[in-house]
Amino acid sequence: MPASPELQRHMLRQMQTIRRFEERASDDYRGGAIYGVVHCYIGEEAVAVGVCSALKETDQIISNHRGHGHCIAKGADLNRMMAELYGRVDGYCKGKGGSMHIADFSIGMLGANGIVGGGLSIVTGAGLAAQIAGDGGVAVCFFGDGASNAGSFHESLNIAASWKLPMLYVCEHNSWAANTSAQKTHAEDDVAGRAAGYGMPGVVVDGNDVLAVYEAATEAVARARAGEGPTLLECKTYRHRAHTERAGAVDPRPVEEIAAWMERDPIPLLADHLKQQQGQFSGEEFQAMDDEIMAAIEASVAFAEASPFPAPEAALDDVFAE
Ligand SMILES: Cc1ncc(C[n+]2csc(CCOP(=O)(O)OP(=O)(O)O)c2C)c(N)n1
Repeated sequence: MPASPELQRHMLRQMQTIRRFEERASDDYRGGAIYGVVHCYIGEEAVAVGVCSALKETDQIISNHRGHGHCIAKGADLNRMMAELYGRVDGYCKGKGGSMHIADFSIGMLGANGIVGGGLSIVTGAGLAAQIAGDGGVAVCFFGDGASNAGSFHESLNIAASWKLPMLYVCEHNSWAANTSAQKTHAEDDVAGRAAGYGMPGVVVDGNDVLAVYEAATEAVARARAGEGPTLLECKTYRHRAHTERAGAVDPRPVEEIAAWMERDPIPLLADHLKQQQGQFSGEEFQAMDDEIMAAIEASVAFAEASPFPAPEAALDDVFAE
C-alpha cells in the first residue's frame, strides 16, 4: 500500500530528526561532552523510518551499534536519548549505557547492542514470544552486512523460518563492516539470496528510497501477522560518515563511492518527491520543519546538560537482574 502524503511528511520529519540529532551528537562527541563512542546512521535514515512506519507501537524492534535512527524511528524520546549520550542520570540507562545501549520497552525498542550479530537471536526470542502470546505482534531485527556473516544470523533465520515466527530481518547493506569491504567477505552481492536456504522470501530494495522500503516492509509485516513466517529484507544503502565519529578515524572507502551515494541522499529524495506532488510541499515548509527539529535538538541538549552525572556509588545499580 503506498504511503499517504501525510505519512510521507511524517517520514521526512523523522529522517530529518535522525540527521540533526546525529549531527549534534557527532559535534558534541568531538567536543568532549559525549563519552564512549558514537556511530552515525547518517545516510541510512530511510531504512529505519520506512520499516518502522510499517509497524505498530506494540511491535518490537532490536538494533545494533548504529542505533540512534532505529530508536528515533520507533518513537524514542530525544531528551532521554541525548541525556544517555551525555552520560546523565535522566538518560535511558541512567547514563551508564551510552550510545550503544539505548532501549525503551514501552515503545517496543528492545535495545541497541554493541555485539555485532547480538540482536539477531534476542529478537528471534521476541518473535517466538509474540507467536506464543498470539497477540499479532511482529518482531524486527536491524543488522548490517557484517552481521550477516555471524553464526547468530544463520541460527536465527533457520529457527524463525522453521517455526514460522512473525519476524522481519532487515539487513542494512552499506557494503562495509567497519573498514572491511563486503567484496572481501561475501561471495554473493546480495545477502537476500541466502533466504532461499532457510525457506523464507528474500527481498532486495533500494534502502535510500523510503517509500520503497515502506512498501516492502508493509508486505513483509502483513505476511508475518498472517502467520506465514519471516522475511529477509535487504536494503541497499550507505553511511555518509566513517565507521565511528572518532576524530582521525580511518576511512578506506573510495571518495568516488561516497560521493555517488551522497548524490542519492534519502532526505532530498523524499523532499523532492513531495515537492513534485502538486500543492503537497514547499521549500518553506521544509525550512519550518527543520527549524522545529533544530529547536527540539537544542532542547534535548539543554535537558542533558541540566541532568547530573550518576553518583559513583550507583555504579553497580541495575547491572544485575534480581
Ligand atoms: C562480535 C563483535 N565483533 C566485532 C566487533 C567490532 N565491530 C563493531 S561494528 C563492526 C562492523 C559491523 O558491520 P555491519 O554489521 O555491516 O554494520 P555497520 O557498521 O556497517 O552498520 C565491527 C566489526 C563487535 N562490536 N562485536
